[in-house]
Amino acid sequence: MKKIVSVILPTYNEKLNIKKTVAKVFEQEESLHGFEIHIVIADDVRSTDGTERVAHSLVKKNNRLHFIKVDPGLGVGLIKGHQYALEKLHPDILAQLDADGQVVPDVLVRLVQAVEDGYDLAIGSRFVEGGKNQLSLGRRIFTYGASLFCRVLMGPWKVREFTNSARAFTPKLFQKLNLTRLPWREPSFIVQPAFLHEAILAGAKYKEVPLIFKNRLEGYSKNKVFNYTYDVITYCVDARLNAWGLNIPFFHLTRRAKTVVKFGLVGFVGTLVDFLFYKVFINLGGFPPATSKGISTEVAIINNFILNNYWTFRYRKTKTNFWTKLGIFNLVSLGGLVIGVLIVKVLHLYYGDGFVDLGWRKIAYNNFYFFATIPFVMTWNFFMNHLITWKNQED
Ligand SMILES: Nc1nc2c(ncn2[C@@H]2O[C@H](COP(=O)(O)OP(=O)(O)O)[C@@H](O)[C@H]2O)c(=O)[nH]1
Ligand SMILES: [Mg+2]
Repeated sequence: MKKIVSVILPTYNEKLNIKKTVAKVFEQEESLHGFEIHIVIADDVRSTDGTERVAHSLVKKNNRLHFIKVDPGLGVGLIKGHQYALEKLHPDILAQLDADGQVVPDVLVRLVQAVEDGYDLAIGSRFVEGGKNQLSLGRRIFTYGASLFCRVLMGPWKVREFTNSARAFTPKLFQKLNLTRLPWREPSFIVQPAFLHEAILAGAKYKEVPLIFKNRLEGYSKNKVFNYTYDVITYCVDARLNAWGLNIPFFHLTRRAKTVVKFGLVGFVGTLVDFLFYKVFINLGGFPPATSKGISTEVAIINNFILNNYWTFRYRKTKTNFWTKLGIFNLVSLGGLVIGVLIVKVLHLYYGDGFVDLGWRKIAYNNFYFFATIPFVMTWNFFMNHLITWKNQED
């Protein structure tokens, strides 16, 4: 008797891709000796393009193709798909791939082989030898950055790629996962790194295999990169705190205070932008420091405004237009600037120009004055923008 590998293909408006992907996945059977492939299409209830119709016509012709309708979210599609497979198909290996034709499907052969070799989890990876990432530059930077962030903060460092779905694992591992903790119902793609993290916590022996990831030919990406970034950052911080024994439910808390956290992240990025341009104007532009600071602050203000407008407060219904909001934002930021200057002035008058001697280096007091302003300026900026710039004005 042949062994069974079940392959979950999550779909959300993939009418133009599903037929080809299904055919290509079944083709892999030629290289999977002793295995029979079953496919489960897990289609999002929000698919409105007729994915379901195409899938049904394919299911009729092939009794190894299965179809389920699932609640919104990639995580729901994957987890519900595996649960369906376990219950109905009794597979020896569980696998999952994208349904949009971006993943070159021969990765399935390498994934299954790794599990056959005794690994509990095989991870498709663009960053191991033989792997390729052929996305646009912006997306490549995101993929690399997100995985680097996961490696550094959450670990393990040995894993190169955390953010794609091409994986295979044993039913035993799946049953060991803590699904109450795994945020698989979140709308973002956080299930990708979180699943890997949970698998490792469950003691999985894992291996990365090369994956080639192409650009999309048909349809559109459902990956909301900003929201994904937010979830990756907060999830990894949570994982790090937990690894240190600090059981703070950071990921859940930050979901409640999402607007504040996003505003804080924008502020953080803005500070980096401010500093970067400050140095660029001085070193490359030849401007004096004060002039550079003036320009770099305005660049940071515009940067923060755009990120806040299209991300932090995106959901707010306002009646003011873009330019009015930009004007108000500048005025509010000016208020923050005055507060910052006053705090530095008062601290300077009180403590003067000393140093903290760490033995190996001296840190000037003025560094501490700068950092002391951040919580106050941020609080001012947040509340003024929350109450004025992006005030909800629904009637
Ligand atoms: N069921 C379900 N599938 C999804 C959802 N979001 C994405 N997918 C599927 O997951 C795969 C990867 O999504 P895609 O939008 O291509 O993300 P990208 O490759 O990161 O740009 C595709 O097959 C999508 O159709 C979702 O919310 N629900
Ligand atoms: Mg895709």
